[in-house]
Amino acid sequence: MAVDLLLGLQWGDEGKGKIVDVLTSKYKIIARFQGGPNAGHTLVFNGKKHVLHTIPSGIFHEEAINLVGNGVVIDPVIFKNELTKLDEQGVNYKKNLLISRKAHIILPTHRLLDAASETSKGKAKIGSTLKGIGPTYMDKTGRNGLRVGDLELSDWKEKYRALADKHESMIAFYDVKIDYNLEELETEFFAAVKTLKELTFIDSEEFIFQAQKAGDSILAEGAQGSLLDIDFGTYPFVTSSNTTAAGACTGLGIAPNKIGDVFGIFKAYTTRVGSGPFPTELFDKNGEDMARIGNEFGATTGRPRRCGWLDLVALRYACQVNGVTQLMMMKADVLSGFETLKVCTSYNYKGQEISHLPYNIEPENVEPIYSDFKGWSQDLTEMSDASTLPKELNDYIEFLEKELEIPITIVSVGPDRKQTIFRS
Ligand code: 2SA
Ligand code: MG
Repeated sequence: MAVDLLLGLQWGDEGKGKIVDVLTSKYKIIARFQGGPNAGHTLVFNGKKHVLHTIPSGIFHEEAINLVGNGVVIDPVIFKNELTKLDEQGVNYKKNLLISRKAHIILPTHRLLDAASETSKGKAKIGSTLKGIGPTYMDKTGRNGLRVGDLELSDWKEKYRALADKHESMIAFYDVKIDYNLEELETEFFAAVKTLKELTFIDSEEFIFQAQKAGDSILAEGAQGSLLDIDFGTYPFVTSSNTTAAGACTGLGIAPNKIGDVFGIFKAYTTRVGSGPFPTELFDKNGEDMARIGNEFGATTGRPRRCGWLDLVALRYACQVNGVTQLMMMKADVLSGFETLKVCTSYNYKGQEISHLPYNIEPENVEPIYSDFKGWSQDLTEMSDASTLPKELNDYIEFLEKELEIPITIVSVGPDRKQTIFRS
């Protein structure tokens, strides 16, 4: 059976967690394939908000198996905190949470290296989440990393020590002031590794292969967004993994010809947290309203998110790179009350109108060209049927469908599981 993918098409925070949760009842297995605790997937149901970082968003459904794939990087300390929160909710994860032996471990010193690297860059910093993501993937590709499977070996602490010692000398090399007490960090880390080892480690690519063979339905859950992809994003202001569809192949061991539907999640407007270019960013009241009404703060770091109009040039690019088959539009409710909505349909790129994403989208090169749409004033948050949506919103949706040539099958009108409108 083919594996379906669910991916963010913008700069993250599109609402992937909510949609995975909504769709989970249709799938037997939910699998994360990249990223790590830099992600913040927010789920709201029964009046409660839950934020997941490393654990797949299917964990609240008893019957679903949740797999942390080989492409993910795991911080045992953050993972343990996530488990504690699940314990408090009475979620029994012992049987249905599986971890790939090939997933890499984030060491305390990876976090310190992240901080040192960011500090040393000054104003040019990436605006990372400081979770050690970049340094951990660097050790993975540099062939130095510590993997989950290593924790089952008797000499893993020696491997840990050698790597942590090397990191300490690298921190010194950065020549910036980073305060830390490694002994304390390590006590916390080793305790968390002990907790992690109580979970089930598996050869996940074999597990996925056998599940496919048995006809089990699988949903691969992406983290961050396509424009943060290490290859296709706004480099260097990106994360350190492939957030696009190909990342699901390498991050889980899915053969490319075994991909089924690709669900592309996007906000009805655009947000970005961290540094880097953002052509449709707003610095006016409209942007402030989006941030306030949309409660646009990072789910992991609490940082305010930058807001702007929908960028169709970037969205088209993300649909192409991912092979999106169905679109899901989030946070439509946030746009209620805006008199006029703008959608960027092309760029003025060094004096020439273009409709593809160029190599450089820094503000000095790119100026968005907009189409205007009449807004709507109705509150959408109580709506549950597509037939009740305002005409102006339907016009907006139909315009996007026509431009992107992909159906929008879900419109989300609030954070709750229930605030989801199906259009097909
Ligand atoms: P990193 O930490 O090395 O992956 O950071 C590199 C860039 O990737 C961005 N990034 C994100 N952007 C949006 N959402 C993310 N997750 C959290 C959330 C973010 C938060 O769900 O809100 O709480 O701040 C996420 N993770 C990484 C990051 O901002 C850098 O631009
Ligand atoms: Mg998020």
